[in-house]
Amino acid sequence: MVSSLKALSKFAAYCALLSFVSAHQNLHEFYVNGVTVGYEKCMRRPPSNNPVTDVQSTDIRCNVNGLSASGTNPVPEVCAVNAGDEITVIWDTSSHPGPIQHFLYGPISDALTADGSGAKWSKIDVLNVQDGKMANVIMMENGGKYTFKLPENLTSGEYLLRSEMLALHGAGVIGGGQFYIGCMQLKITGPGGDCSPKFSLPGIYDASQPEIYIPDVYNGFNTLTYTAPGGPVATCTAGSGSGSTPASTTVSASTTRMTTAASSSITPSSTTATSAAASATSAVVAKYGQCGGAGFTGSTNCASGMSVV
Ligand SMILES: [Cu+2]
Repeated sequence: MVSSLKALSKFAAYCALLSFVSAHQNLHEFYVNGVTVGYEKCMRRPPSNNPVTDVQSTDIRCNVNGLSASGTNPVPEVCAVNAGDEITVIWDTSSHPGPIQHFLYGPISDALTADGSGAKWSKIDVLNVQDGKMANVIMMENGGKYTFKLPENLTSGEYLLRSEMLALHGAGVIGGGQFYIGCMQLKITGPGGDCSPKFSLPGIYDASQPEIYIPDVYNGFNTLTYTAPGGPVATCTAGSGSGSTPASTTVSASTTRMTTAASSSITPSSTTATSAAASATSAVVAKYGQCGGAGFTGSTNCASGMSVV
């Protein structure tokens, strides 16, 4: 009871700051196994740091103008990572109370053009409360950083990695929950596998569900027992990735990106001979390869540890 009240008073204190602190937030950078990919690299960038509040809008996928990499601030880069890698996202620090969670969309053939449609999303990570602090507070104390791991059991291919911070300070009214969203564009090399359940966005959120609409948010809401919307974290199992397999994706089909000279290829464990594309193994881009690519006019000076494909 005491800790609950304490949390509530903290919650109120944070909210009181909102009147004079600009606390909107954006995702700006991510690290892979402790190495940055570079500022605002390999991610879709919205036109502002405003939240998405309509959970039935396609903006809920990858923020405003986020249905491809060529939105408001085009970023034609895909970063190569491995299944099981440690990802650290860096958000603007925010006093908005709420959780952070991560979702994977894929595998898909092209992370630059994928619009996030269809039931290919899985929740892979969530942090609600730890040691009596909501996720945003933990991140404030850590410079906006938050670290989690990609699933070990993933089929090779391209993916969108969606980072979501839900701010609850306005959740006392329907439509007042604020979704801050950033989508990263990844090419994941993995041993095979698939995550379940999968769902569509929009599709899993309802504006009136108790994790988003909290009538007592300033009058009894217990942050310590809060859980983010979207259900539990997916289970990702090895082997047969039903449905899409990398056999149907051909990275080389794109002329807008650079591939390295890596000659290794992937044999999807779940591919059957019935797929006409099964022989078209995806070119694997060396993890520590080059940055940039045709059509990419930005800096090609990427940090070691990452490649842009
Ligand atoms: Cu804000």
